[in-house]
Amino acid sequence: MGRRCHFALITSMFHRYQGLVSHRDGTMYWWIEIPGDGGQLRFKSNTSPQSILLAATPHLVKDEWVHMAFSHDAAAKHGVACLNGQEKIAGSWSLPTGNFATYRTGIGVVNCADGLGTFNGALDEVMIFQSPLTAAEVQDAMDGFDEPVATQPNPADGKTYVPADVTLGWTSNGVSPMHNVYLGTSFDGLARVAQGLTETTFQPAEPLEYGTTHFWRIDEVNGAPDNTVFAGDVWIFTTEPFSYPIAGVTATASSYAAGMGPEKAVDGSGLTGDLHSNDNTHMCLTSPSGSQPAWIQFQFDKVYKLDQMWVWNSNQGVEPFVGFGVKDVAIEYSPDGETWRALAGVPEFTQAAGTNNYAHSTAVDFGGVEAKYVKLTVNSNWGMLKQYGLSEVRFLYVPVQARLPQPAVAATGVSLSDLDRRHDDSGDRLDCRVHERPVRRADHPARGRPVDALGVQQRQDAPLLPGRTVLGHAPELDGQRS
Ligand SMILES: [Ca+2]
Repeated sequence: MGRRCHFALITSMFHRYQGLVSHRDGTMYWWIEIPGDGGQLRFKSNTSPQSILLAATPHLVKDEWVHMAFSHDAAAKHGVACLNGQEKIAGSWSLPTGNFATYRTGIGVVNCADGLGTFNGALDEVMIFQSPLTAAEVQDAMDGFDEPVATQPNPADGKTYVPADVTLGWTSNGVSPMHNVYLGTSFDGLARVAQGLTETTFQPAEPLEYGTTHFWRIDEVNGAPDNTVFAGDVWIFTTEPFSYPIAGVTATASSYAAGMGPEKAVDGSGLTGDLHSNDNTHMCLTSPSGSQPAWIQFQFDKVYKLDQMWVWNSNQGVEPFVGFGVKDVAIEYSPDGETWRALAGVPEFTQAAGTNNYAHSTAVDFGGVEAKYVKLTVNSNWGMLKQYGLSEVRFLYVPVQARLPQPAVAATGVSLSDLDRRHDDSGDRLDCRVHERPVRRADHPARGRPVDALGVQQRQDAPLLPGRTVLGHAPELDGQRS
């Protein structure tokens, strides 16, 4: 069902009267109808003073959707009838005098008391506003109508590097007293994680998964009697990664072949979107005449709490035949270059295929040890020659101090802009967010929001003036009598 209102599809013109909306229980108060000869619009009251606003020229076509609006200014005793947003007739029109507050409002009928004047066709949506609309407001209503949903998500929609222990926040629609929270890791995988909240914040019981895009939604919930739920937009944010790459790593080696120094393993050479080339000049390789065992040592600008080391092994085109790639290696680490400890559980380094666009094929887990220096001593490679190569290594560290201050301050040494740039450069999965999201208009005036939902056809309601705002929808109604 669309968000447009007042749309009607008339499937038959052969009935004497067809009611669109009425406030009449036997005694006539006011109603909107299509009179007997069809194609006309009529806004009418029959109790003194009788008032009829009739667009006499046939305007309606069978089986064609139209938008109809009737507006009444009680103070000016003036009525306007619009068809598809265009004024068709305007003139004097008054509500009858008396008390009609107990009368029911009907949709798709002229008389709620006996069902007289059933509408033959379909009504997409019916709205009654509490004040007379201008022509511009009628056209605005035709274009669509905002539901009173939650807004201003925090974290902002699309935000990245959100702390895993985030507290979600939003702005209520100003009407609904309760809020339900839905959260998940896919657009279609939302699960309700909180219900009936009266506050506009929520912190998940457990920290969220690191480096993951999360989807969430707030439903605004009315209390009794209508208990209407206004399902909100789906928003997204991405949590910070568990660990971050260390920048500015320097390297030294036991030896190196010409043009293939150890710096080639830490300078990003040959990497495009985390995929390495098979160009020799983008890799390091020890000299055939160098001392043995071969080693390569890495140094950081300070001590880090190490999470992982990613390895792009030697990846020359001849690798499958020559096997320069490191295979068995011992790793030691040190916080000061003097006290060294051996890293346990070092895996065998996987051999590369020697082809372009090579993703790192080995990850060494450091388990959070603190180090400023890491040394690899090579025990064997994937071939027979005493030369050992690497394409690239990347060290990932776990932040141990506040790193996402709000507002950001330079003193932390980690700027958001740096993080964002690195994030973009890596082209990793966090930027791959493609999904459909409902689009809402945010500029619609708050006036005339529907706060009360009708059922299908008839219910008791307050009179139009001083009116309440009601929103209703009638499915196709079969004409059973004329
Ligand atoms: Ca490289």
